[in-house]
Amino acid sequence: MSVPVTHDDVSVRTRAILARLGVDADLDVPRSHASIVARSPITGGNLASLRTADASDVDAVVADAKAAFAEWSTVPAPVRGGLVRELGELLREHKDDLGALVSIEAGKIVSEGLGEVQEMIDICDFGVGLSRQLYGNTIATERPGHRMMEQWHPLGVVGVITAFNFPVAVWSWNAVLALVAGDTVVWKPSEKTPLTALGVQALFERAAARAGVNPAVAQLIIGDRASGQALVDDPRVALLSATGSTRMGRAVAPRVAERFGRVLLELGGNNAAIVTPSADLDLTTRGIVFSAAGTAGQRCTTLRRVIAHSSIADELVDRIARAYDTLSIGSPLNSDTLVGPLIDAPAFAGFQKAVDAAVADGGTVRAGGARVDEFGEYAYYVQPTVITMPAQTDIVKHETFAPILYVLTYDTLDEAIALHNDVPQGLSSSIFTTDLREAERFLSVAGSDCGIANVNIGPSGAEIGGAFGGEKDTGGGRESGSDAWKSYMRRSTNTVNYSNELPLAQGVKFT
Ligand code: UN1
Repeated sequence: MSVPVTHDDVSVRTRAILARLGVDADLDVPRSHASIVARSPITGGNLASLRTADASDVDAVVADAKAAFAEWSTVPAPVRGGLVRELGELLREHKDDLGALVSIEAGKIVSEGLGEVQEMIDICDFGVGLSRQLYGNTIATERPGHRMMEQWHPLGVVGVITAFNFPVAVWSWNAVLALVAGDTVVWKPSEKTPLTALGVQALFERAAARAGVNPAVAQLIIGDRASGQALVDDPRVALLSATGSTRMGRAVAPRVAERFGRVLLELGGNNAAIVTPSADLDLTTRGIVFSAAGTAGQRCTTLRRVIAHSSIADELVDRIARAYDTLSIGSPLNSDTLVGPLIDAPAFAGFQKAVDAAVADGGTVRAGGARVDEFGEYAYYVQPTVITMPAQTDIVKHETFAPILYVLTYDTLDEAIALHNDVPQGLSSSIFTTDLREAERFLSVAGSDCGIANVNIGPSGAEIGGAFGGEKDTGGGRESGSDAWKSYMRRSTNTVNYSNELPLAQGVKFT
C-alpha cells in the first residue's frame, strides 16, 4: 500500500497547477444550486466551487461559435492546422501539470495521467498532417466532357460532451479533428472533471493567441445536465459528439435525430478476451492485468470478461489472482501505485452491487471483492476483483464501471465467439492465441462483432492513429484516427461539364 496524501496537499497542488496553466476562473464561488463542486477522488475532498452556466450562457456560447464558424470555415485547412500545432506545443510544455491534474481530478495513476496528455499531443500531430490531407475522390463519369469529384467542406458547430474517465483526451480527439475540418467547437465536460477542462481551455486560448485565431472557435461550458441538454437540442449544433453511458446515448440520439442533426456516439463497452489453449500465458496474464485492473477498471475499453478454454482456465485464473495480489492500491500521485480510486460513492455502490449480483448468480470471487478503506470515508478505493462465473448472466452482460473481471470457460471456438458476441455492447475485444487460424477467424466477419479487435494485446489502450469506437449499444461512432475526420465534414459531390454539349445521365433524351 502506498502512503495516503492529505487533502491539503492535493488542494495546494491543484491551485498551483491551475495558475501555471493560466486558468483565471473564479474557483470559489459561493456554494449554491448554481455551482459545480470540483472534488478529488484521491481523498474525496472538495477542490473548488465553480459557477454553473445557465440557458442564456449556453445560447450565447453557441451563437459565438456559430459566428466564428463563418470566418474559420474559410481559412485554408493547412493554416487551420497551424492552430493545432500551437496547441500541441503548449501541451508538450505543460504535460506534467495537466497529467497531474488528470490524476487529481479523475484519480488516474501518474503514468496514465501523463499518457492521456500524450494522446492529446499525438492527435495534435495527427491533425497537423491531416490538415493537408482532407482528400476527396475524383470519380469517372458516364458523360463525355465531364468531370465528377467530391469535396469535403466544414460542417458547422460541433458540440462535444465528454465523460470523467478521459477528461482531456476525448475532447482533443474531437476538437482537433473538428478544428482542422474548419468547424467550431463547444465543449461540455463531465461535472466530475471541470478543473481539467478549465486547464485545457486555458491552454487552447493561449494557442489561439499564438496562432492569431479567434478563441471563439473552441469554447467551454461548465454546466450541469441542462447545459448538455441545451446543446443536444440546439439546431445550430450540426454534430453532437457524446461519450458516456449507453443510457445517456439512448436519451441523446433520438433528440438530435428529430432535428436532423448528426450524432457521433461513443458509449459503453463490455470488452472480452478469448484465451485459447495455445496462448502464451505469461504475456496473456500481463495483457489481462493491465486491461482489467488499469485505470481502476474505469475505461470504456477496460477488459471485463475473460473467456478461457477449459483446459487452461484454472491455471490462468491462478496467475491473474497472483498478479492481483502484487498490485499496489493507493494514491495515484505516488509513483509506485498501480490502482487508484473509483471516481465517487455511486461508482463504489455499483461495484458492490455487481459483486453481490455475481455471487448470487453462482460466481466465485477468486481475487479482491472488497473496499480498501484506509484512505478515508469519502475516498473509494477497491481491490481489483476476479470472479469465475458458471454462465454469462445478466450482471456479466452489464457494464459496471469498476475493476471487476468475470471469467467464463469454453470448449470450442464457436462457443467462445458466440459468448463473446452475446452482450449488448460492441466496443473492443481481443484473442490471446498463437494459432494463426484462431486469430484470423476472430478478426473475420465470423469473429468479433466489435469496432476494435486485437490479437495478443488486451482491449484497452488503443493508439490514436486508428478509428476508435464500436457497434451495437456502443453507438456506432468513430473518433480519432484513420478517416474519422469525415464525420466532422460534409461531402459535396460536384459534376463539371467542360464540353459544348449537354448529354444527360442514364441516356435520357429531353429534346
Ligand atoms: C475511454 O475510456 O473513453 O483505448 C477512451 C483506450 C484509450 C481511450 C479510452 N485510448 O483505452
